[in-house]
Amino acid sequence: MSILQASTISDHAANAASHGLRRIYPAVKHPANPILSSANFPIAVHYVFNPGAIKFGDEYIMIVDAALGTTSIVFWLARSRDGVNFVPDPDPLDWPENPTYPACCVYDPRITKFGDEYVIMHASHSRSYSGPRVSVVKTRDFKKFTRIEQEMTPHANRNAVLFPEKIGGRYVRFDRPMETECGKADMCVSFSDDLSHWYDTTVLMQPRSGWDSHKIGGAAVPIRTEQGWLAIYHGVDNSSCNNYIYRLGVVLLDLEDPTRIISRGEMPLLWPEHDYEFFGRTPNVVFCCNTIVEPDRTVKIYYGAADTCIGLATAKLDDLIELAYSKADYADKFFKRVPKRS
Ligand code: BMA
Repeated sequence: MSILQASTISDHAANAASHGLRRIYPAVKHPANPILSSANFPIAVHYVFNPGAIKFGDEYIMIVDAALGTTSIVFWLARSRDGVNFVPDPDPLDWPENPTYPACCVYDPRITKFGDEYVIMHASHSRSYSGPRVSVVKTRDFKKFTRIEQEMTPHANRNAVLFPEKIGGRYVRFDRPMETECGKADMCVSFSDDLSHWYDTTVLMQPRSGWDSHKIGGAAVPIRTEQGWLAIYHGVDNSSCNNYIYRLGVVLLDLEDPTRIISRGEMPLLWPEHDYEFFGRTPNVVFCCNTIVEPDRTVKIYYGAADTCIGLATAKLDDLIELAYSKADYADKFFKRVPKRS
C-alpha cells in the first residue's frame, strides 16, 4: 500500500483508538462513508450535503441540501431504519414559499424537536436582498411545513440553531449576523418570545488562532448534559494558501445562562481526512447541522463532506464533554519556546 493513497489510510480517530488516544480523537467515521451521495437520488442531483437529521417515529430522517443542475439548492428528505442506509424520497420536499423574502436558494436546515413540533431553521438567499437571512419553518409530520415569519434584519445572518427548550422563559438560538459575507464572523446567542423577533444578540465566541481562526458558527442543536449544554460548532481556518478548511469543535455552556462559556475545547472534533472530504464542490469541508443522541449516549454526527456528499461519525457523549476541556498541549509547549519579538 502506498502512503500517498489518502483514501486507504484509516482516519485519525481509528488510529488514535488503537494507540489508546481516544480522548483526543473521540469521533470515529463510519466505514460505509460517504453514507449518501448524489448517485442515490432518483434524478440528476449534482451534490447532496449538510443534512438536518432527527429520529422521527421508528425512522431516522435527514433533510439534505440537494444542489440541482441549475445550482440552486432544494431540500430533499431521506429515510433510514438503521441510521446508516438512507433512501431519498421520490421528490424534493414541498417547502413553503416566503412572500416577504422570496428565496432563490435554501440550505443548511437544523431541526429542533420542541414539544410536539419540529422547528427547522435554515439559511435563505433572495434576489431582493444582499446576503443570506435565517428562515424558520415548523412541522409535525415532515409532510406539511408552515412558515414562521421573521422580522427582516439589516445584517445578513445564518447558522441559526434553536435550543431544544426555553431558558428563562425565552426561546434561545445560536446565530451569526454578518456585515460582509466573507469577513470574520462571530458566533452569537439571540433570544425570542415568539420565534419571529430575535433580540438581545450577544457574542458568544470569536475566532481565535488555529483551526477556528477565520469564521465560526453554530453547527448542531446543543445537547443538555449534567455538565452544561454541549454544543458542536464549525470553525473555518484560512491559513491554507488557496483554500478554507472547515472543521468541527465543541464548547460547553452554562445550562441557565447559555451566553456563559464553561469551557471551549482547543482540539477540533472532526476535520477533512479522506478523499470524499478533500475533493468536491467545496474542498476540505466537514459541516454539521444536527446530531442524534442514542439512549446509550452514543452521538451520531451527520455531516456534509466537501459540499458534495454525506458522512456519519459517532462519538460518546462523555468523550465530547471531555473534548470541551481539551488543551492544545503540543502547540503550547512548542511555541512558548519561541521568544517574543521586542
Ligand atoms: C458555509 C455554508 C455551508 C457550506 C460551507 C462550506 O458558509 O455555506 O453551507 O457547507 O460554507 O462551503
